[in-house]
Amino acid sequence: MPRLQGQALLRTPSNARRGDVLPHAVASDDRGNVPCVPSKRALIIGISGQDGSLLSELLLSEGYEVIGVVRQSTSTRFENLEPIRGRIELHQADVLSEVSLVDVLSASEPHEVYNLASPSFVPMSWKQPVLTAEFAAVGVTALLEAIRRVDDGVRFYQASSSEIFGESREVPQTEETPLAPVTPYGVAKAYGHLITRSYRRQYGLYASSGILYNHESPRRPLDFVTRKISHAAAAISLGLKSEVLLGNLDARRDWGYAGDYVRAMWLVLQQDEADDFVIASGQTHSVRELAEAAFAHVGLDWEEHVRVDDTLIRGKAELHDIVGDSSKAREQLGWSPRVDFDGLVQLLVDADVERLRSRAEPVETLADI
Ligand code: GDR
Repeated sequence: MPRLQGQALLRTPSNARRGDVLPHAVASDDRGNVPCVPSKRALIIGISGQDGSLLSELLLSEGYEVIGVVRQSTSTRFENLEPIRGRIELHQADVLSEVSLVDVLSASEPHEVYNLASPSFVPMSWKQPVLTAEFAAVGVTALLEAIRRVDDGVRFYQASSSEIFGESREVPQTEETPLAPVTPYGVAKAYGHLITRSYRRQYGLYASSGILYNHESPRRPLDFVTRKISHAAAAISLGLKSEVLLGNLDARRDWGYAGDYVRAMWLVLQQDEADDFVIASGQTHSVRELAEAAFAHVGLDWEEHVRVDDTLIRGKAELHDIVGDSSKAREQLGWSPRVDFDGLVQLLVDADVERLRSRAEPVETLADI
């Protein structure tokens, strides 16, 4: 079985500069004696989250050298990065410190930079509106400025979000739909989206945005409704808990599988021209449908186990009619999702059943989730 080389062999020759055309990666044989030179270096800001870790795996499989930026100490145990820990390099930097970004860009000389560093749980942005703006908005400017100073030939990807459309008058949304965010998170992300465009226009930077709709995987934290439901269905089916509290069951979202969406991120940076792309499934489902499908997958009736907790209902901050038209991505990137809604729900529930079985988590730890 061919395998990719470990980190030591993944280093690029010391005289290789960003912009050099390097040979494509070659997989080694079982004895590991074929040298492997990566074709490109990618710097992922916010590598330890769901998207950062999945994108790293994809880029490694494409022969990239992957360098990640984390805010915490690089010796922290990042669970999502465990499978690839020996194959990536981690640096500590902060998007609020342009100096630290200049340092990491100068040291790593990446061809591509993916900015995934941002708070992601939308309700939290009401509790931490300033922090949210600092990271999701101002941090993008710091990064663009750092790129301009170190190497304006770098390709930059900004993680934009469907939250920027907010109370949209256009359904479905495209790249041309006017922004109408309603949450501090959405407003901050709108700034990040617009400043990326602005630097592209003013300085000619290769700066692109992927406007991603909800994308999920077993690496989603339990705060998000997909994992909250899949984890509850799995735990209840194993007799570890008996019910789950949810908010608005009628809320609808355009959900997809994160593995498909990180592939779109990569494709966005492989285009000749920088641009913005909506990445979405184009279909919405309600939270009720999600619960029904997840519980049915483990042979349970959702109505016997789901209770509504009014404190979880978002009220005026709830988004309606958020559904993406990803025709441009489908035509120009050749992208389309491989996992549909049912496949996604099954994948999430199966992963939680497996995880709970293997860890045998005690009942007490599950009661509050
Ligand atoms: P969202 O994701 O806010 O769309 O942002 P989330 O999973 O939190 O909510 C989706 C929908 O489910 C409804 N809902 C609940 N949500 C949570 N979290 N918990 C509940 O108990 C619950 N009950 C009902 C919500 O009201 C909402 O309508 C995600 C994040 O990944 C963002 O970072 C990203 O930018 C957008 O998707 C696109």
